[in-house]
Amino acid sequence: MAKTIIVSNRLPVSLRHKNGKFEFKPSAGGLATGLGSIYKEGENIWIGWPGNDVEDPEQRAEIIIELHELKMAPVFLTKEDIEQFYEGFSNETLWPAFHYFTQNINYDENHWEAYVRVNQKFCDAIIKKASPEDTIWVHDYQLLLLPQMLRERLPGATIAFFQHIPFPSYEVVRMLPWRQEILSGMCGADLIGFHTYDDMRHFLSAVGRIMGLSNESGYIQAENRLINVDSFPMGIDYDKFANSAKSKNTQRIAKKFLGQLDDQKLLLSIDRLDYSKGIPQRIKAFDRFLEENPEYHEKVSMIMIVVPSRAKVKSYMELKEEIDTLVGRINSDYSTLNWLPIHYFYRSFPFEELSAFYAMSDIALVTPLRDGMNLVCKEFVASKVDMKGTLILSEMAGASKELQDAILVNPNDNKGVAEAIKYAITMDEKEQKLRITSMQETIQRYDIFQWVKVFMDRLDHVKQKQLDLQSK
Ligand code: GDG
Repeated sequence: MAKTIIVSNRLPVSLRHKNGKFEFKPSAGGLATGLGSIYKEGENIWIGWPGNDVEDPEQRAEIIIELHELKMAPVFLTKEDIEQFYEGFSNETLWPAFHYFTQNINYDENHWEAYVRVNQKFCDAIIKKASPEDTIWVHDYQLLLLPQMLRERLPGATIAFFQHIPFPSYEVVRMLPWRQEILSGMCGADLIGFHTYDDMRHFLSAVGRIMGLSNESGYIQAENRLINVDSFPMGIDYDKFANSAKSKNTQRIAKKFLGQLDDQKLLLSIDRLDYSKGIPQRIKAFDRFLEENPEYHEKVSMIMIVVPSRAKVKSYMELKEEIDTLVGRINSDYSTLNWLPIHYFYRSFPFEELSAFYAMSDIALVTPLRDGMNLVCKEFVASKVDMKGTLILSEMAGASKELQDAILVNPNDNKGVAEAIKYAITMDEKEQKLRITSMQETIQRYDIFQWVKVFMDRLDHVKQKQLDLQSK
């Protein structure tokens, strides 16, 4: 019987070394939850890197057996693969290019070769498990070449691809010396999905101009196959966040956290450390708000969580320094014995505490300079079970296309963001409720399970359309 294979760079578990042994820590991320309904069924399986390097063949064999029990199969990466394919080409070339940070792009041929080599490694691992009639769903920018590599080996398979980060304008794509190979790689899929209509449009335009392939309403007629390209905005596990916000445990944690902050308006900022998230710009806008509105001193504070990420890359270390300096300056300029303007945490929190932060904050300040979707803003809205709270959201986040009832801002507009903070703080409860209700309806309807279903239904439809065309 045909099965479905999910493929992503990282498996939904992380391998940790502990006292010479290893253990698996499950990922509670949205994607893992949503796709759980697929890979845990029947013969289905998830293939990816377990997130640590393992050289010892005996340990590898043990890991294969343990992962098999979890319905997963590993692709082992060497230290060199991790440096050149993951930290190199994926995170120093594709990541900046696709987020419009063209000055950060590293053009390194060795990294490109590693990218080809590792995509091939993934292909080989999949071929060992796949049958010609299987469905293979490949995820994200680390594996752009994989759909075409798979197509060459399994011409009849159903292959889908989803990109979680933005797809930039043709003007950026053309800067990459490997643009032709990258687009051809993606076009090995039958269905190619993005978060937004704009990402889809950029992709179609790049395919048209670089590969000379035109499209009709998102359908590309390739040499011998019809390819569909469309937008599928990803959702969250809505009930998980709403139920957690209502739970006694979360309320207890929120009460404990609130402590002396009880009489303050709280702004929440949560991101992985990344230059695409606009963290310094956000802090500067808060600084301006404090400077222009002294009547709010001691009445408003920001909780800022920065989750450590890519800590070995120079530009990330510099960003961390910049944030530390900015926070230090603002706190030393304004704080009093009773008030700290920015509560800054450089670490991640367990889910229950994250949920408490969402539930207890009045305003979420989500202002990335670019973001494929951004799930934090959706999680915040789902957690507002008392219908009080305001979302300030960047126009540059994919989520802004759906969440039109947020206060939308341009993250580069220092004055505009400072004004939005004031507007959010003074918003009456009636307006808060109207906006939250409308956004909750959208997020609840298009949750992660619906996203998976819509995508898979479309894939079936495309395959049927291909068959209809062949039989004509
Ligand atoms: C890509 C795209 C796109 C954050 N801090 C903590 C914590 N988190 C969780 C949040 C949220 C996730 O991390 C971050 O969500 P993003 O949307 O920023 O997504 P990424 O996974 O980084 O990245 C992005 C996404 O893919 C999905 O397609 O939206 O645009 O870049 O779920 O809750 N979780 C816990 N503690 C923390 O401190 N437990």
